[in-house]
Amino acid sequence: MRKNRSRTRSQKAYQTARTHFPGGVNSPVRSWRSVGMIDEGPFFVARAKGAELVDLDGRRYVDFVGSWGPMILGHAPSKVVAAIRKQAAHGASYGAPTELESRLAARVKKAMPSLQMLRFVSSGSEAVMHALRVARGFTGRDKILKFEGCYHGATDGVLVKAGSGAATFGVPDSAGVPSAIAQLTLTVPFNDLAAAKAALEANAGQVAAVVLEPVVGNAGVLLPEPGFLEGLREACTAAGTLLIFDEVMTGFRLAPGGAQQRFGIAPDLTTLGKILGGGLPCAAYGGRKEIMEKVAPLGPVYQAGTLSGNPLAMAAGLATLDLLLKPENYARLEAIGAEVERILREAAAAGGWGDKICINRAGSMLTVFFRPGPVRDFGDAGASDTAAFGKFFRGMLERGVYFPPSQFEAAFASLAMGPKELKKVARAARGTFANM
Ligand code: KE4
Repeated sequence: MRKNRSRTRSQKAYQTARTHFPGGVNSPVRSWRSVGMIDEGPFFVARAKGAELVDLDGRRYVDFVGSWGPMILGHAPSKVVAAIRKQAAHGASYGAPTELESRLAARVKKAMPSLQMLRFVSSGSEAVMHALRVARGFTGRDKILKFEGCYHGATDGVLVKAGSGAATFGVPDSAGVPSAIAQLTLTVPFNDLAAAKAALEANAGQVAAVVLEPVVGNAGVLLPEPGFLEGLREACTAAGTLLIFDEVMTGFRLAPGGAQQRFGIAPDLTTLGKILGGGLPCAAYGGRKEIMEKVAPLGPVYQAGTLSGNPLAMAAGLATLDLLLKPENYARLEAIGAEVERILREAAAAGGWGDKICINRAGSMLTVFFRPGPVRDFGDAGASDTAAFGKFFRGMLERGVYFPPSQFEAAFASLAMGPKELKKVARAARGTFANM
């Protein structure tokens, strides 16, 4: 194990940040509160390149957070940096159309043909918020159905039994959301097709959309069981309810065409983000043309955004997708994901944890649940030993591997992870499980 270098510079930065921001962070999961580091606080990042993140105290980490998904190529790929630099010299944002938007839209549509028409926005939360409004405007219905543990961003209608940070801090139903709004959001367990169908029947003619993460990342990784997604597709069609795939995390991650390509399902609307902008603020929602033509200025559903489609994010997204969307990259992402899973299973078994964990993985996104499997839904995930997960997180961190600081998040492998990085992960995992 490395000498225990001081973390004074990060801790000093944390004290300062706490005078500015709630919890010293600009997004709750970055606070590392849920992994027992409330006093010590999180590291503050100095720089990153490829698979490596370096903190203010010079400690280096193999990065399995990757900005929570966007950095699938690794950090600062030279062609993406060059594209951002080039565009920056011509202006960051005009609030007027550019051809860059159409070029990126064409890449998205080629990868995901179900998006016949789309709209760029600046965050995944925005994308989901607007997609739900369009679904309500198109169907004339008010209710939505989501799944427990799925996280669709921090907007009122979906902060109901939500995952990710909401689950991490035990506030799946956030304060400040009026009950009148929360009541319009129905929830059932993920993978429970019968419960979803029953909810649609019990609210016949009232449900505008079913929205889900087709592979959940925000409860930790949950995989759709055979027939679940297909069953939802059929049930939504029969009920006149729109099926919305929230692919903010899975889009361009699980396949060039995301989960909808991997599972062969065409949703009515899709939301995208994260990888789409290559680390810059860029997201999108889109789908069937007849639905999207409801959006202003064409139709009556209003949606707008100052920085929507801004040229800097478009340039970063184009460069990212141009590098990423090659079949060989997805074979490599699958191989890297499988190798990381093998490494973790082997280390856990050697450390006496083999039958105390369950690893769920889809391609290059995975979660180590600290409970025996199977983990099929949020109820299963929620029964994990989060104290043990905290020990795992800290043990890996001390050995130079940065996993997501919550049991209810996905870890992401990147194409920048090679034999050197995987050797470091194997050494860290063996040391961690042996000392838990
Ligand atoms: P943003 O508003 O954070 O860009 O996207 C919200 C969102 C929507 N849908 C899905 C499936 C998502 O995973 C997210 C955001 N994911 C979290 C990580 N689990 C973002 C990290 C954070 O909250 O800081």
